[in-house]
Amino acid sequence: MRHTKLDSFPKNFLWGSASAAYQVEGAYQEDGKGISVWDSFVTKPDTTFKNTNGNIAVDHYHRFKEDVALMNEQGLKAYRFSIAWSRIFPTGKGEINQQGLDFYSQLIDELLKYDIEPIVTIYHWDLPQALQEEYGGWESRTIIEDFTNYAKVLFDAFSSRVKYWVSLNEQNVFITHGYLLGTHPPAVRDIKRMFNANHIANLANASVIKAFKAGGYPGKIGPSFNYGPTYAFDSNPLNVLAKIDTEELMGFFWLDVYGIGKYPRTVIKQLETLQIAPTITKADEALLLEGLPDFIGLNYYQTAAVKASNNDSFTGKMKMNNSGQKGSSQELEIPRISKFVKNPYLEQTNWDWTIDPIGIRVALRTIESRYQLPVLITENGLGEYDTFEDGKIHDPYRIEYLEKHLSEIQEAITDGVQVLGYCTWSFTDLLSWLNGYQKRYGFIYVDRDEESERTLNRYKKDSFYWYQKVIETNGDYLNETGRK
Ligand code: BGP
Repeated sequence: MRHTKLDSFPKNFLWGSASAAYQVEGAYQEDGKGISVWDSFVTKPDTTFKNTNGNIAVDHYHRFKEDVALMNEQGLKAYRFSIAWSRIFPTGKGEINQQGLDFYSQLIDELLKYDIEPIVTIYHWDLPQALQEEYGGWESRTIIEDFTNYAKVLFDAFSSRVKYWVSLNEQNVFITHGYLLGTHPPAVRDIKRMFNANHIANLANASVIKAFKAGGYPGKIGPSFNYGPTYAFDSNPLNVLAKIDTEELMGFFWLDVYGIGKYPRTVIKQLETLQIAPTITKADEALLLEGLPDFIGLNYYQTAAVKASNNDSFTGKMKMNNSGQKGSSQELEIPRISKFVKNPYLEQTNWDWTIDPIGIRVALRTIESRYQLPVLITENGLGEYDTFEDGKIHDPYRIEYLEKHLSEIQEAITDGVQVLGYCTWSFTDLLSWLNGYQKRYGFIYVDRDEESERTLNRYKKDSFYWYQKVIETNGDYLNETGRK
């Protein structure tokens, strides 16, 4: 619908920005930290772009005060960061590493000093390596208890200061990359094992949310999900059906479990026919219903378009563009279900990610109509090359991207969606898991690249000042500039 007048952003809207421990901290072996599956995965050649790793990353561990001061200068109201499990429990369980807790305690205090709301992600993919070795990480139900204990330690230590918790970050991404595509640790390629690990992750997620509620901790908790709606390529009914199948398999298969505590029946039925369904007990079903979240965390980057697939088997491998060479990716085809195609109405980035601001409104509306839950946008942003010239970084493309997405969010708020806040990805430039350091997302340029850490100095990009104005005016600045 087209509104004649837009609602303002809510008072207390969380204007934020986000990061994840492995991508910013560095100090991967300091102060008692244990090794994570990512620390170990990146030591194998050719797993990441130019063999980059997060050993030093952008050195946030040592420079967090400088980074938080910059957040304050920008006027951020919220900062989403993740806690590295292996800093708190170097081997995933057992004795607490106090120095690990101290680091995050100082970070939280530093944020609160400037009235910046901490949004804490409990798990952003960096599983302690010891748990992977001991029982196969997410493939064993033992992880449910270990993950819950770890989360409870965080709730006990920080819940008087932290009001927003993200349980799992992008379960769909770490599970499909880790167990189907083999491109994230533990680099397995086995669809049955993937569905099993995914079910266990669902139970762990529900168990942590249940523990949060049972413990009577103040605040709100929910998972963050990488949700890009799928469109039918056109009105051919076969393509419309392909869209429904794809959204159920790649979106609602996770979102329904979070939002209503149940898997979509149609997907489970097909997995059973193929004999790749996970084992779901009655107790599992009960736990999923007990672990419903307070909000859905939305990580939104792009949408997809599909046609029906006429192939009976895989015709080739999907190829991701991790090099930044435009056009080098190859679209996925799911046999007998759907074939991903380029959307002729939309542009793509240099990493072949489709740019679709209206897609975020579609995502928000879908979540609202299916689950009636508030949404915290926990990631949205543009990864691009930036050019550093005489201490200046002009990034009008990033401003345009964020401006258009925020305008659509305002439309969705006017539609009636409850949006708690918006975190851009990311605050500083950081390590992109598979794409090295050249794919930059930040408001703050960090002087480093794949070859060298250089100075690691921080520089404000043009987008830093733009977002500063947006926050200062609680979004009104968008209406002056964004709706030409
Ligand atoms: C999300 C992750 C983030 C971040 C972002 C950008 O999937 O939660 O950690 O990396 O995507 O992705 P990329 O780094 O691949 O460009």
